[in-house]
Amino acid sequence: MHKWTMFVVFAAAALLSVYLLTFGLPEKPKDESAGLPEGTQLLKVQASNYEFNEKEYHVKAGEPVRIILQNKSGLHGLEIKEANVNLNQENTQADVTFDKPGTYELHCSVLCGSGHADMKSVLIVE
Ligand SMILES: [Cu+2]
Repeated sequence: MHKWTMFVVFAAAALLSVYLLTFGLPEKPKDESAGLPEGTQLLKVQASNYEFNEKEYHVKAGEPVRIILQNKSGLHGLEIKEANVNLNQENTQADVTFDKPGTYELHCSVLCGSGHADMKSVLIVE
């Protein structure tokens, strides 16, 4: 009889944790990779006055990349000329595939202030 009680308690705890894992997720901070199609790489670029959060970004050639621009401070754009990508505050997301490995320049495309010309990073496609 005692064993049976233990089993019920254990099963209830297991069910509760499965429930929390399943339905507790939406309360976590927004995770952009959640809605990502399978096989797509996520390239999140955060812009602030007057720099991007990384000097170098890396993606793989031949696989789709979802580029997301996030403005942390100021209003900035993100342009990668060779890939025809130009993101800004209204248009923050683009899906591209880089077929050729190499180094691509990534720069701000919105006149954002005194440090605008220095807002450059590189994207390395491997
Ligand atoms: Cu700028």
